[in-house]
Amino acid sequence: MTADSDSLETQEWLDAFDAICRAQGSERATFILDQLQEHATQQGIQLPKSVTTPFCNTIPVNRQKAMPGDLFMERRIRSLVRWNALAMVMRANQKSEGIGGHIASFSSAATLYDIGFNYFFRGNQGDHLGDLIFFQGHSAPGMYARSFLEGRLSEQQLDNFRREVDGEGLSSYPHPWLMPDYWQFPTVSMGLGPIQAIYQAHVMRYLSARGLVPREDRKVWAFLGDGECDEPESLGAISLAGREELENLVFVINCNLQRLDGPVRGNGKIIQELEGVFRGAGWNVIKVIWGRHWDALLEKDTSGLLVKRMNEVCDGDLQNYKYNGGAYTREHFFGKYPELLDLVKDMTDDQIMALNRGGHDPYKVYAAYAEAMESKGKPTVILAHTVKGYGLGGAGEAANDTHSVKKLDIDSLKKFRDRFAIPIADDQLESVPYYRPAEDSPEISYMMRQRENLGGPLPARRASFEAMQAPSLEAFIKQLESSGERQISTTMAFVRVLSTLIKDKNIGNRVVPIVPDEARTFGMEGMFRQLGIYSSAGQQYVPHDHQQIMYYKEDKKGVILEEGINEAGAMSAWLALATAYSTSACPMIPFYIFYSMFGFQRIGDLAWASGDSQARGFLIGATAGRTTLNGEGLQHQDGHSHILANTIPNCKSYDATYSYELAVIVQNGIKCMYEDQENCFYYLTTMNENYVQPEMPKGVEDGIIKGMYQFASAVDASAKLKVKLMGAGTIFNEVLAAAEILRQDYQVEADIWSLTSVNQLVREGQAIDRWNLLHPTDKPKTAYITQQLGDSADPVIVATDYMKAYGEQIRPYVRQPMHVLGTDGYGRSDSRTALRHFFEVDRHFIALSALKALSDQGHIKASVVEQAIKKFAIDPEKLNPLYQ
Ligand SMILES: Cc1ncc(C[n+]2csc(CCOP(=O)(O)OP(=O)(O)O)c2C)c(N)n1
Ligand SMILES: [Mg+2]
Repeated sequence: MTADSDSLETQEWLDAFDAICRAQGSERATFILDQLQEHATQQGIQLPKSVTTPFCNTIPVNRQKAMPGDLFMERRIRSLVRWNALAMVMRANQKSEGIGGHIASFSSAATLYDIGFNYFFRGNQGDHLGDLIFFQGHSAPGMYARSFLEGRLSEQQLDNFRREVDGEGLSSYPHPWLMPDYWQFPTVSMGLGPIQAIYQAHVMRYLSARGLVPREDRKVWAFLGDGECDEPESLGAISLAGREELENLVFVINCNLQRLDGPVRGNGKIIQELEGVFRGAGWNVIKVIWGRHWDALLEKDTSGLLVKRMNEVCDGDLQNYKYNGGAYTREHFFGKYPELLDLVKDMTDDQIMALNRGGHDPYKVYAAYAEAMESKGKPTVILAHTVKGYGLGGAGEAANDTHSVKKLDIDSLKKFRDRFAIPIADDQLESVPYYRPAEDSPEISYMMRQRENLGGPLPARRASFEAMQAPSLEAFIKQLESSGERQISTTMAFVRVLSTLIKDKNIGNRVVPIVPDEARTFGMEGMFRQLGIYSSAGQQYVPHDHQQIMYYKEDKKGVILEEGINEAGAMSAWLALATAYSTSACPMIPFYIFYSMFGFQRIGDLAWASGDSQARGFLIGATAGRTTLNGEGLQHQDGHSHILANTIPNCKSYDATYSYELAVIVQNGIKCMYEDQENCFYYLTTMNENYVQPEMPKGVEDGIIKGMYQFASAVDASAKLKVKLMGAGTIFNEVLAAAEILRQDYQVEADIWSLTSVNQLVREGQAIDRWNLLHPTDKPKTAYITQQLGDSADPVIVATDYMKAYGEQIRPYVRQPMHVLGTDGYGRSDSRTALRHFFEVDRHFIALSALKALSDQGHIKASVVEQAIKKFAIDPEKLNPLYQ
């Protein structure tokens, strides 16, 4: 800032401005400023650009909505919550050292939650569907403690915090998978809560625009840490929220200025930084920096020096003041300017220490939430200034290592008890007993009444939903037939399956295609016009291609979610729809179609959170396969997504070859998830290689679902030389070609299986193994794979477009000699033929593997194999693709 060269003139301007504010209000004042700004720009004057305001509360005292409840009662309740949260973590660690838990995060956030519980968070009793609340993962002990006071959780359950294996334990963090009636959203992986919340709010609007779920006044609340804001996922989607005017979204960022290791921005100001970022993204920003005890000081400070000092200090200083206390703060904060020292000369050090931060002041927090409720056309972020480890005193308040504090020594515990007036005697303190006043005590009655008025206790998750009827397989008759002469890819076949589903009168309107700017790649552009692309703004321009049949149609009631080049966003939209059965009592069937390489590998942690969330829906890894997506090269060719998909326990994955396989899998998937209400979701790969799609053979449906079925049998079953060939996806066509070579050139006959899901087969095999292990005297059961392959010793060759590790998984269930072909190594751009030779999964390598296996068995001579290598033009010294 430049120096003030004429302070009298400056004062005149300020007085004039104040007069406008007083006489005509803030709207007129803003107008005048806008006019001045425009005028200055026209004069060519460069104006300083700022998206931040001074380090002060956004809501001035005179605009602060008054909190209607009983401040003192609420403080008592909050103290009880604080105590029980602390007791739970301490007792868990007394019983079992190292079991963990956190105290400091919730300590800093207790008021932020309390105000929400007492006045704002709506439960889902009655007609109201309830607000969606993302609780910060490390604050879970605080939520359990409140539920304990409400009588929802017992002492025993609290004692089983982090002991989930036996009995009714409480999960370490919010996990709907583990506590399906309680936690709604997994949040503890930093960044996933905020991005999920944004897309929940977005999808809430989408569902209401389509007339599926009434919009009402539901809100999505997301509580997150200031350190967490460093995650790209936390801030990466905030512009969507601004652009889409998600007024149903409230972020509460607990700015305790610390993360795990130390300060978030020791040398800067995280609140100011976040203010700029969010305001720039079109959010309504409410800073709650200073508590009400500062108000009197600020009013007294007519020189503006106090605000200047507030602006000057960095977060490291602010943390240091709280750590060192009142005397230190007097000397180092106020002491910089004699006028400020003078301002606090009548205050004791304790009073200075008690100058509270905004996030610990119920009045300030209430006013901020109340204003957020009224925000129109903008999401709101509340930046609440707090103290990490609040109330822990010397045991960790504002200390760099407070995040990991799990217990207080007896002295600190006494101080904590006294500070929060918990009626527990000294001689009982050692065991840190829980404390819960009687059912009819004023405290419990008050907190119960507040929740009753707001629709019941929270957190709570709706676990059940009304089943939907899946279409029968006959509905997909076109996809079960042969494509005749026409060659089509499975990606195209999938689009047809999707079109059939969308026409279904029962569930068609629940189907939502989601794409991250790749619909044309998958041949889905026909759907733009047919279904429309959801846009809350409709289409305010004439699309240049409007005269074409398949023009780019944006629509307020559009069905397709086109989320732009944003896999994390599209996945979050999918997750919001995939959990709509729970969050909005409206089961949806989302299909997220993406480049398979940019699927699990890119958004793996969101997929993991989806499993935890009990998502229902389909993920489609399109243009999949290491050698099938020719030309695109190393970064595009996926040879491992099925291995990644298999890491998620409730994700079923399939690598289909044919249109009818896809139809059977999708039909069965809908039946499993929505009719039988199985808790799972699906990952399917589809490819862009065109070939003729055959008609479905009779009776293969069950095998398709289980993971393998016999597609063809040896023409001459009594042939001397026989092998069993298995293949998946497009490589199955290579298997068929290899069988031809073997029969014609080597008189080797083959039984052939289509391997629709190695992962599903192996899960079944492992379950059988386990059963046999635990039931040694019972008749052993046999895995489905083993049954299919029978007793003959004919060697088995497995070939897929995925890493060998994928196919190798079935080895324990194969009694025959077995050889696996797969695509290990980095991809590269070339033709499919060249790639399949390079990765050694083409027909020649399959045939060669079969011959070698027969030679190993002594059925043919090694020289025949050697000749085959020559005949197939394979260089025996060819480099291993794994290392190239
Ligand atoms: C993706 C991810 N990385 C790291 C962690 C480990 N972790 C847990 S809490 C935490 C610090 C959180 O700081 P902040 O967001 O400021 O929350 P606070 O506890 O201060 O409220 C870290 C690094 C995690 N949970 N998730
Ligand atoms: Mg923090």
